[in-house]
Amino acid sequence: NNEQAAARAAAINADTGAPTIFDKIINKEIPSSIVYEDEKVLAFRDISPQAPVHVLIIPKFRDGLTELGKADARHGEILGQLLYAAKIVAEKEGIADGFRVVINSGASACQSVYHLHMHVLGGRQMNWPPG
Ligand code: IU
Repeated sequence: NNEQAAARAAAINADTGAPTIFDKIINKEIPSSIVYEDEKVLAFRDISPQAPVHVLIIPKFRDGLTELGKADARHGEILGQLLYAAKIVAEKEGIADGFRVVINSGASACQSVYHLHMHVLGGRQMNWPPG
């Protein structure tokens, strides 16, 4: 039933605080298609794109930001930088006239990697409501 499925998803997608594959992407230990990078943030193409443009933007220093739901007042600046980077990425990708920004926070939102990341999606008509 639904409750059992949710419990399974939560167990699989729990925030353990362990390092994630995104650390390896930041450190260039595994390759990624980088779209934008500065001192604080890294933007790279999602390996499983859900739209013609699908870029992930992450803080280079996770600093406890495994998920948006764990954000603290000290994270205000990096959260703003991530959002501004979304606009830079949208411009670079030619979708500044229409794009979507998504953050899945926690298992019930289907977060699967516990290093805060912002999805930037575009290049096609987006639908509402999201699934
Ligand atoms: P989510 O919001 O936690 O569900 O999104 C995680 C995303 O990370 C998802 O879209 C994956 O396709 C993507 N991803 C990736 O781009 N590279 C990887 O090595 C892994 C996941 I693991």
